[in-house]
Amino acid sequence: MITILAGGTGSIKIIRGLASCNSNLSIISNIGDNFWFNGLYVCPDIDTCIYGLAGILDKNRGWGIKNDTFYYLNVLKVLGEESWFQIGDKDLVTHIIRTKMLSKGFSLSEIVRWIAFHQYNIQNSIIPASNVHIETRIVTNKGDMNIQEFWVKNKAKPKVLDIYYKNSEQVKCNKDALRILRSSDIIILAPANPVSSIGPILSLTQIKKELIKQRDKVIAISPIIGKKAISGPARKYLKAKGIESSCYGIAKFYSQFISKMVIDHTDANFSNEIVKMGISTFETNILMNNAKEEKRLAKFILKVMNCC
Ligand code: FO1
Repeated sequence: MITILAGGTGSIKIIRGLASCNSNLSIISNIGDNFWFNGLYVCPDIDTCIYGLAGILDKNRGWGIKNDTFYYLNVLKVLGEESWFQIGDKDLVTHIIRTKMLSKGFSLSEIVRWIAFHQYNIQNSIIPASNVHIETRIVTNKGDMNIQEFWVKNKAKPKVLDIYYKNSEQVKCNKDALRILRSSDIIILAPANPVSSIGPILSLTQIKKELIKQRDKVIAISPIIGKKAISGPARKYLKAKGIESSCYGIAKFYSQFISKMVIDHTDANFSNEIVKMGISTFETNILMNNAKEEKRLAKFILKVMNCC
């Protein structure tokens, strides 16, 4: 069994690649970017995973449903209501169903399972890291805001002073996440933002402890090539957390949990320093621009882990 810890946009490519090679794949999803918008509970990373596996993700944007329309949002805009977060008309259905089920007392895991399996026939388990709301908060020179307010509403312009995960210390992780980590042969950290995508999952003490125990089975894929993030605003977040923006910086941040790391072949010069932390490195082209490249990288990882 293979488990991947994942965020959204940066993770879905390798998730698709792995799912195309191995059906026994479970995903533990970030929940730190979940938030309430116009009375609806929105879970962007979970939805990116569902839409990506269902083959309906808008691949250009990396979120939402392809060919979606924004009629309802435009009406909200005309009426002067909040419309800065672009939820499409088809995407809206997911948020309405989820919010309705939450109000009836279903847990987030149950809801995700229902939507993924019954609406989209996805066979993989998608497990929210916790069933309790935790929130990635960005402390900036313009105030303390949730990650969507920072990234989308304020276009990532304010100066980032700190990042924290509200509620995560008190909250228990999803018991299914622990069960799946314990029974996995391989645990993969997706090439996602270590602070905003993987960080909220690691902030859950029980998951962190389990990964430390399972270190031999854990492999990370670098989300950085040279000094640049493959996608998203990694640099600002890494800087605020004092993490060097390079595969070495990421390896150091993950060193308690990982025994192996896949880095880009152009970053081979970092290998010696990473190996000194007890982490074996494997070099290849880590960019995934199409389905063939997603599958190629997935196969590379499975081979490194002696899984195919
Ligand atoms: N990202 C944007 O930059 N602008 C948007 O208006 C936006 C809307 C949106 C709607 C649904 C959804 O699932 C994701 C959406 N995202 C949008 C992506 C999201 O803000 C982030 O990329 C993820 O939270 C990062 O993990």
